Amino acid sequence: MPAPRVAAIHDLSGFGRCSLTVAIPTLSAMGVQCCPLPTAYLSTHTGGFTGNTFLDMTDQMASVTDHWKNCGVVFDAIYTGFMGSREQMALTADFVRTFRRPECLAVIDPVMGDHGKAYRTYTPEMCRAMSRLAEEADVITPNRTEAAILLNQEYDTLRLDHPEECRRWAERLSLEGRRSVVLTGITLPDKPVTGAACFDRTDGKTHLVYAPLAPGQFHGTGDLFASVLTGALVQKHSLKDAAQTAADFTSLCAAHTGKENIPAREGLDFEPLLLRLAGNA
Ligand code: PXL
Repeated sequence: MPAPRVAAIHDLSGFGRCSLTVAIPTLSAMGVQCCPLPTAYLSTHTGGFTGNTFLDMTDQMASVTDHWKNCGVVFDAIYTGFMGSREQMALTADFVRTFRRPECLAVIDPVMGDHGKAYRTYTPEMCRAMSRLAEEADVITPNRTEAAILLNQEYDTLRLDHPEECRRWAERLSLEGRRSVVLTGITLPDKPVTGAACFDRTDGKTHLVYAPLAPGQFHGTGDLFASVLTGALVQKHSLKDAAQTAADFTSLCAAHTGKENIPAREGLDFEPLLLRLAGNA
């Protein structure tokens, strides 16, 4: 069997482990070919660093789309994340429409913010454009902050510490069952766990998955989770099993990173653990 192929549309941030520097090694370790379409090159990501460089690559996006189309390339999934502008989101939506086939899964991580706040480069117009891009998705992977933005709901009203609430929010995010939802960052009131509520549009059910909650919050955690999820989905795992694999591996990496005393902005120290993913192929 040839490796499944994923087009990954994210920025490339040289230092700070997120977006493509997480997606490429993670998908490779899972036996999946990752074809990057970088939206921008940054010296570092924008969380916890200031003064980062930013080389906008928006003007490449349509030409890359056309070239890949002309070469007859087909994808098993399109996986998108952090965007630098509204224009990039529109071009990404064009990309999805160009390469969509029944066998190709559009996994859209609606990256917009964390801990109740939009990232500093995200304007309200960009957040609205991300909502529109997410309408193209077969699967979305919002965290609590992004779910609140997508639902136009106050962050504090979106409580994710009770199973029934989590189910309700995941279902509300599904656009009446048209897309699957993996809502991350769910917890339980009486146990140190974190996980995801997975509304699966194929059976209309919502499954909850949990893994041990490791102390500390590291940059790029959502990117690692969504990359593992995408890799497992193109290996034909069910949504629930893919989310469990992603939750387990992210939890393992967070526990290891916490022990190594690595600054949060450097991201998860996932490389020493990466080969453990190979068994999931
Ligand atoms: O992890 C999300 C992310 C990706 N890429 C860039 C970012 C962020 C979050 O801050 O700044 C450039």
